[in-house]
Amino acid sequence: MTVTEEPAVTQAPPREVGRPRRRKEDARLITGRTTWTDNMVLPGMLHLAVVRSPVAHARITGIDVSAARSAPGVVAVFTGRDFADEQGSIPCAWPVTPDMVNPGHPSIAVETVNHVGEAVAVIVARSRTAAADAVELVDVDYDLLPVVLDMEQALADGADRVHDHIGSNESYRFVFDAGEAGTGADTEQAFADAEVVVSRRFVQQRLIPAFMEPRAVVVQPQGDNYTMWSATQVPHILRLMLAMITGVPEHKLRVVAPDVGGGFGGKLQVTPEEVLSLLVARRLGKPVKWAETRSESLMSAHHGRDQIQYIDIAADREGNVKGLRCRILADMGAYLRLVSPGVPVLGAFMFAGIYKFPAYRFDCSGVFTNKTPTDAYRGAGRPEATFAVERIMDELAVELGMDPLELRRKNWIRPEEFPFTTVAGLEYDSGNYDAATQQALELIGYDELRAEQQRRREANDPVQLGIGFSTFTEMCGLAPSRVLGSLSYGAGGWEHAAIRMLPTGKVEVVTGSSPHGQGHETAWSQLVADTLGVPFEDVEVLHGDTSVAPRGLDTYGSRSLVVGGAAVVRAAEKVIAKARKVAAHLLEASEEDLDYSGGTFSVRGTPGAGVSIQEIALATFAAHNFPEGVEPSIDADATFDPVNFSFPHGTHICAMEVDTETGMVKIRKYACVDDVGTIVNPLIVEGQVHGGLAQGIAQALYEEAVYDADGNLTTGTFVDYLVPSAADLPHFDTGNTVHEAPGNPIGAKGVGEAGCIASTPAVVNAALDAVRHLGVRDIRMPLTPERVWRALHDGGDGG
Ligand code: MCN
Repeated sequence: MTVTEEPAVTQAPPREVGRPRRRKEDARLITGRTTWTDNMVLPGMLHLAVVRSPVAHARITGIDVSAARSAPGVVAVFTGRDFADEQGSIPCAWPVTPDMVNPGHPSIAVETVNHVGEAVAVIVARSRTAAADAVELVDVDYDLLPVVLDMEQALADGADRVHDHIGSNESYRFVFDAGEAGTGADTEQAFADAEVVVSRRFVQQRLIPAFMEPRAVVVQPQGDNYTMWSATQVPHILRLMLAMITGVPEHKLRVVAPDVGGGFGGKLQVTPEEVLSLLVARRLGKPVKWAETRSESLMSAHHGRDQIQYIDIAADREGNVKGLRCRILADMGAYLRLVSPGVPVLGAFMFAGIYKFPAYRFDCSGVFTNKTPTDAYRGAGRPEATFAVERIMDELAVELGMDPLELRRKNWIRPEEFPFTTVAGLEYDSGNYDAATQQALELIGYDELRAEQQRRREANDPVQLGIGFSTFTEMCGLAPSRVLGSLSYGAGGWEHAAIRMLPTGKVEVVTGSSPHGQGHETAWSQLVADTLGVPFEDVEVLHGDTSVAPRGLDTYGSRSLVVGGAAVVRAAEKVIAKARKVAAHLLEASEEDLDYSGGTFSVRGTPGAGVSIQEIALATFAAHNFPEGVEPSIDADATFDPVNFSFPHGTHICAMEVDTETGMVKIRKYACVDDVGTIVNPLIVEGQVHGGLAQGIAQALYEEAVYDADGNLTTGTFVDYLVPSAADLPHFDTGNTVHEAPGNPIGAKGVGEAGCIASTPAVVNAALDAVRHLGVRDIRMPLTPERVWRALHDGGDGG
């Protein structure tokens, strides 16, 4: 190591943050030259197949597994009774009220089945095909019980019950009343005094996350140690919960999430199949693999949304909003999963959107039905809230005869009012709703579209044009621990990072975030390259393995950059602080006299004297010329727990053609301007917005999980459950405004869910704007041609 005569770096390298870097991880993800869980083959590995209930609600009166047990290749067959003493219950649903009722959730049914697709037996065989074939040989006797499917009926007096051992079909009732909380006026009084009240019932249909890679698990026992590979979003939470459920000590259990092909919240879960795989591997002492088929995935991985929303808005005749009242029924399905109850509760604080409601009441019941459990799906609670407020604002505008944008402008928070404490008690951090809206109007060519709409109306054109808005915000960056903990009795929200400078000056970054398509390796490398001043290519990001990254709270809730990325920046700052001590020693200067820029320490006022952090890393390894009292390693850990959420916002505008003769709808133009604070990687951000838009538009137009009267999922394949492809979607005109988030060192706000949260109401508002003058009041999602046609010709919402 030499102390250079000339400064090692005279100029800072190009700034990485803000640069549209192509993603480091794409080559392996796109070519598939990587480890997906289902690619793994271990010596002696056995294969599991799950026998699933074909009925929605029944008592199991007998299971005959003899034929399956003697089938070729079958090693063992287990039923719920075989694991009755050790499977515990999946106890991990985070409670949202002190008296929330959790009926318990066996990973494999013992006495009753409560939804179609619930596990009743598990086959263990030498090959996947042998296991699948033996599934057909298991004979289960079911004593059918009444099926509960409709939430409103489920809550009625005398209703049949999903779980006999609990008193009703209501798991919890969560009420937030701004008047009682002291964050707003008395809601009932606000409604009593209001000049105008508009009430609507909206249905948030049930959706299926439909990630690209179906779920898969491999478990390898080694003595009393276990390694589980799982296509999960949450390796850290999974390890903790598996330890609690099965009694395998946490330190004997390693969980690895290798590359994961998408999750969208659907893999934010501790699944019965993960528990079962561990139980079977423990029982047999052999490695096992379970990998689901697409049909199993659609039927048994958790679903999302599924709310009935009764929304009342109060206002005066000039269009000043006075109050908002929400009564929500949220379908939990048959059991509570990890965050099933928390999903609607997250939404509870977002129903007021970007508007200055003086009074607000939210009242939600979590309801059991004999359907697949629900849980997080991209946006988790916030799309539902945004839909309700953005739809009811349009309905109020119609009632008042006002322009929908003028009504919004009149009521939204003004830039100079930030930070703004909302009626729900949240402190919105920063933003400018006017600026985003102005840019979006220009992007879409608003005036021309309105003129065309007028022409089509006057000409009674069979194809009508509508324009719909969604001026939204969302709370993301799930943390802060204190707030989350107060909402869900025990959930935390910090994130951890560690940085190690290797002797050759390369940098290893360990993150507790667990990407499954979001490009963290690239974005984290950009953050570290900028903060440390090292080349982007010299940074390697390690994640998704509890042995490599022992601490973390994983990826969901658009939290990774603003919590996990912030932890990375903090760790990098600590690395610099430590390297500074070594630099001062090597340069024979005091720490205070050192400047750090472009990866090099230089002595202020002494041109020519400098040492790079990479040289310091090597000096640390050799450790013969090292300051007293400093440990010979340039590494650091950091945990970041912000004091607030971050609040991205934006304006989404959809221009929609509706063919009044066929009911076909077509998005003509879609423009959105999102404010996600500092943008680390514009290419990734645009990709995230596009992906979110695809899913939000899909909710509006295409996707719905439908059950028949017996509780069978009738949309159990991709023929019936319509996930749009790129060809079904329009071109997106996207833009950004930037208002930094004050709550993290990057100034960023999350983007992973924004497109999905914002777009659904913009699309539905656009369709209604096209046909409202023809007498249509509402159209139920998804806006299939049949529904649109019925709404036009039969009245009602076409549902
Ligand atoms: N980013 C950025 N600048 C910002 C904000 C974000 O460059 N101001 C970058 C981040 O560095 C990161 C990506 O955008 O690479 C997403 O960041 P963030 O908003 O923090 O979201 P998370 O990484 O926490 O991802 C979770 C989010 C959620 S909740 C769902 S659901 C979702 C989503 O991400 N599921 C996805 N995007 C997905 N993308 C893919 N491909 N697959 C999924 O399953």
